[in-house]
Amino acid sequence: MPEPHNLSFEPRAEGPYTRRMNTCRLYYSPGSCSLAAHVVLEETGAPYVLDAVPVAEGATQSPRYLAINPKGRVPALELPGEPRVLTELPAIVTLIARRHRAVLDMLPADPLDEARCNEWFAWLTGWVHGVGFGGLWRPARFIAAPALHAAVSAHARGTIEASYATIEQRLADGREYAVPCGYTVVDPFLLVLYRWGVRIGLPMRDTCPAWSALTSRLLERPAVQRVLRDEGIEFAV
Ligand SMILES: N[C@@H](CCC(=O)N[C@@H](CS)C(=O)NCC(=O)O)C(=O)O
Repeated sequence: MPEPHNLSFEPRAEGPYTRRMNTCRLYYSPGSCSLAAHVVLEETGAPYVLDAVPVAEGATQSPRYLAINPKGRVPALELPGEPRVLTELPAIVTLIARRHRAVLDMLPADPLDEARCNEWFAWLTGWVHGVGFGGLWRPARFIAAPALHAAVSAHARGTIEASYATIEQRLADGREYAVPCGYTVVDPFLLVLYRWGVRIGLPMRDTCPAWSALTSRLLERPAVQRVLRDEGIEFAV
């Protein structure tokens, strides 16, 4: 069970955990895609430190955070002895799962199953998150003219809806998790995306029954419940 977390975004040099040289530090924003990395870390049972960088408060674009991660995004993982943070959700969860392989079976040993994880991640992060939700919530990333932002967002919503239909179709073949071999690093990100679907008003329970069942399974996991509690998120299917 991890130790108590530092939930505030305090200057690192003044944080209470700076002498904990063997723990890693996750920079996260509640309910964002970093929640998936948080879940995988929590599943390891190893101690770690949390640093909140709330996107809604603009903290990801603060000079202090940009000095830590010039991309201005969460998640970012600080590793003992490593001068630069590790960024990009798939890289982070893969490293965590690989390093904790002895206790955590979230990265399949079979090469095809591992490739299926990569297949999911490339599409979910690049297309569904980057293009879909990026276009919906951050249209200015795609076109400068404010007059066109509403059109970009509307189009991106269509991208999300089509992608969600694809996800549901993939999950509806009787599998219990994203990759049929079992619970993997991909599943916590599907949990995040499911919640975002609810947030933007998609009728997830009606249109995505298989994905809803997967989400219910994930919500039963003690590690997932602890993470939702720590991030202050209430969520039921
Ligand atoms: N490709 C990155 C995307 C990370 C990302 O876009 N994170 C969002 C939160 S879900 C963020 O930090 N946004 C902050 C901002 O746009 O200022 C990954 O997979 O880690």
